[in-house]
Amino acid sequence: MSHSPSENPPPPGDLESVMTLEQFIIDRHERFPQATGAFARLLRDVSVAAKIINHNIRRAGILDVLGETGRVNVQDERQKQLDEIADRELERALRRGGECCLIGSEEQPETIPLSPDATAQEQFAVFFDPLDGSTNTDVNASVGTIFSIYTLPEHVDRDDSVHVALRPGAEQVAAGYVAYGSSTMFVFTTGNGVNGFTLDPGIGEFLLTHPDLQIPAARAMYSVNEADIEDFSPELRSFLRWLKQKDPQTGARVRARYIGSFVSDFHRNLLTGGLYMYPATADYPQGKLRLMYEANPMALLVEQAGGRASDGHRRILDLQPEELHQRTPLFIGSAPLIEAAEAFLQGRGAEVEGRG
Ligand code: P6P
Repeated sequence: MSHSPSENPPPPGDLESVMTLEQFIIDRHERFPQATGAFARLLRDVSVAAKIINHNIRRAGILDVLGETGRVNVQDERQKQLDEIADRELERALRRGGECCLIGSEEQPETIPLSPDATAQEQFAVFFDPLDGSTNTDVNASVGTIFSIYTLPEHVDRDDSVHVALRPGAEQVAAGYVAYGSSTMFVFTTGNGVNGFTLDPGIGEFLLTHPDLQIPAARAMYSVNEADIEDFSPELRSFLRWLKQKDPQTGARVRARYIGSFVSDFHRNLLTGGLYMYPATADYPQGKLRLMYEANPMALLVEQAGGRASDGHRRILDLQPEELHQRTPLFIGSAPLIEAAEAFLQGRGAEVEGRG
């Protein structure tokens, strides 16, 4: 006697109804009807790099790739071996794929022009932080990869491509991150919502597990390095005091979570509600996070998930980049909390205090 599928749902873990990342991109690539699947192939290339990076991270101690390279990168930060591996694998995957004509990496001083396939119908530029939070690798804590994708006008003068590419984050055509945590997740947007995929190492595929993510408007978690509190403005300290008050109705209190990896803090806050802040400090008077390949991609994601991202005064996605590695103060997460932070930082905290 045959049963309809609904009467016999597949057992847990059965992969009958899974959606792979590749199938999802093909199904949803209506965003690029003019492309001949070029964007789908570009995202595939990024996901291949993510799998290779994940493979190295998960076995770093065994492969003896923990620790530093002995070199300092353009950020004047001591480079980890895994920083170099992640940077190399992303560049290799994008070169192999032939869809990308320009890359900009946290680990490279300048942008790198690539030679896309002559038949390429779209000219894509990809900016990335290959391994965010890499100081965590030696202590087995979470890290991530962040990427930002722009299209470029056809036949861009290669000498001018970097200036053509340095555009406000609102012009990104896609953005995403890979979170190498207790599981490995690939989360991205093409401007049509945010979707999360979990890597099944057994079959080497990213499978759709978190469709249509929306950030809760909850004051659940906040992420900031309060060791810098002496550097914070009186307005920011007032905001933090407000943030830590018990909820007058529920008595609930916000929790502090700061992992040392923006991707990991961002991903958790995306699921629970809350905000991440890296304001201007004495060591980082412009803020620490980089606009092109950290703040912008995450700002596109959080807005697509119903949240907000600000430098304290302006929308991150509206900022006009001037150079590849420029930094920005960053307040990103649930919309009501970012609006409250802006009110305090702009001297309008009394408006928020009154609302509790
Ligand atoms: P601090 C990692 O270097 C990073 O850019 C973010 O991922 C992280 O949140 C932050 O810096 C940590 O910086 O100054 O608090 O150690």
